[in-house]
Amino acid sequence: MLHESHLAYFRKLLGDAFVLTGANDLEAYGRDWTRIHTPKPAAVVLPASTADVAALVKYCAAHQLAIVPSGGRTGLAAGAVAANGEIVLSLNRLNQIEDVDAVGMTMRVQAGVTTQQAQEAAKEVGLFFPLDLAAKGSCHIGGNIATNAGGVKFIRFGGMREQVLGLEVVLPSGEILDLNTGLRKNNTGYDLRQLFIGSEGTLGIVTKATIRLTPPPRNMQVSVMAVRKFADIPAILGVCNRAGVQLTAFEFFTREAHEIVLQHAMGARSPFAEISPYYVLLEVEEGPSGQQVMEPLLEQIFTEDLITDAVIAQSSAQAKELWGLRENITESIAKHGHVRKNDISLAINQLTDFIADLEPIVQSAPKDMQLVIFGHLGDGNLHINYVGPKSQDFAAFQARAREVELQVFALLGRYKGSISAEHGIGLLKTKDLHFSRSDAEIALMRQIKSLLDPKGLLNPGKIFPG
Ligand code: FAD
Ligand code: 2HG
Ligand code: ZN
Repeated sequence: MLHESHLAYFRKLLGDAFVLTGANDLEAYGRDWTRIHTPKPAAVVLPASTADVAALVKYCAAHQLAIVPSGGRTGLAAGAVAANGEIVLSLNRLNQIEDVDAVGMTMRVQAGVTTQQAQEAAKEVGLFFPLDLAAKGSCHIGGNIATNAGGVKFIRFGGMREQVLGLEVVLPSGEILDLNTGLRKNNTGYDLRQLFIGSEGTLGIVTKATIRLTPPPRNMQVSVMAVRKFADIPAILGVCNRAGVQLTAFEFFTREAHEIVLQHAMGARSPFAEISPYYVLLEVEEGPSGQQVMEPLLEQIFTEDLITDAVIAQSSAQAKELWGLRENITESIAKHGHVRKNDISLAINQLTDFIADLEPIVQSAPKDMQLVIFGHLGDGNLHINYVGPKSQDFAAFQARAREVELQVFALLGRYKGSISAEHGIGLLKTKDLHFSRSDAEIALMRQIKSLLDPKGLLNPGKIFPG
């Protein structure tokens, strides 16, 4: 329970301006991109340094105050939601890029640096930071690490885990760990850094990271293809793989997703005269020589009768426009109706059977509920959005979508798929963890949690079923 004396300590440490208790601030900082739980934090604190974070965490541990670490609040699993009187600890002010090493190709950043800021700083020295997602303007590197974000370039560069060389973490005790200091090679016992990546703020607060940069991909070509049946999409991926091209993205979306984007995203237009059941967005790197790769690839895909139409971007503006058809799906759906989201993954060679088995579930879903499917197909990652009319009562919609979702998860369990490929468990999927993790795994995860956070004060209620 928060007392005036606690607020007085926070104000003394951070200054009055950086301890927020107004209703609007509590609401804004108490929620993420999900809008399912009612935000109810006790206060928001905005430290400016690792030392501030450590002091706050120590104080909260001594006074039994629960903390929710908070990044850009673009999360889609309610991991940053504070609905039970917690203190929201926002990393917004830890927003400095501390060092860019263009030779070693690394960058040291504070946790509150946005993904886009990191991308731009890499570009300034002629390098590339490969994590890329539509929320990049708002999400933080710290949030990307805590969620082990995937994004649209995973197929080539991997997710956030692959980009983290070093990590500074404040433990629930307030102790500061400096893990791996940015080394590329280091085999000295357990790699503790990996434990914190994807731990959704339940094991420690990330305050700094050394991230990996790469040489920039050259001459990216973007194409969108119209596809008549789902089974042809993995077949297209197979053609790309056999052709030995350097894929930087292999994304797909359905007709329903496409139509929603055309309806809601400003300036969006379809590159094709006719609407198709499925679309694939393909990005390849043609390399420094600029040798044409995309055209012969598409010819091969046409020859194998896997697509009905295709367009290749002729300029960077057109490439951006084509990417918009994929990247604007989430925002467009949010405008279109009530939403419940799944973020699942399967082995790529099982996707077609899974989609066929999903069909009866789609058909038996309530008539006013659409299942809009899209995602990072090249990674076996499907996003299923259950979308209903905004005129419906929100809670009633969620309950009905949950019934359908449980059927989807049961099916997914049969395929040994994951109920979260990239967004995490947060508060939203705690009851569903068992679909993807065994009892033994969950028990071990709980032991790790209580070893690091014996009082259960760091992001309580997240990941584990209550
Ligand atoms: P928050 O939402 O603020 O927090 C997420 C979790 O991390 C919470 O559990 C929080 O407690 C914890 N956390 C935050 N900062 C820290 C820290 N410094 N230390 C410890 N814990 C911390 N995700 C993908 O993986 N791929 C996508 O392609 C993708 N696209 C998206 C597109 C849109 C339009 C939107 C809205 C979201 C998308 N997301 C995607 C989800 C989201 O952007 C990512 O999960 C992102 O990594 C969250 O970062 P954040 O800073 O906003 O974190
Ligand atoms: C994406 O790939 C994000 O665009 C969001 O992971 C997915 O809105 C979603 O379900
Ligand atoms: Zn995604």
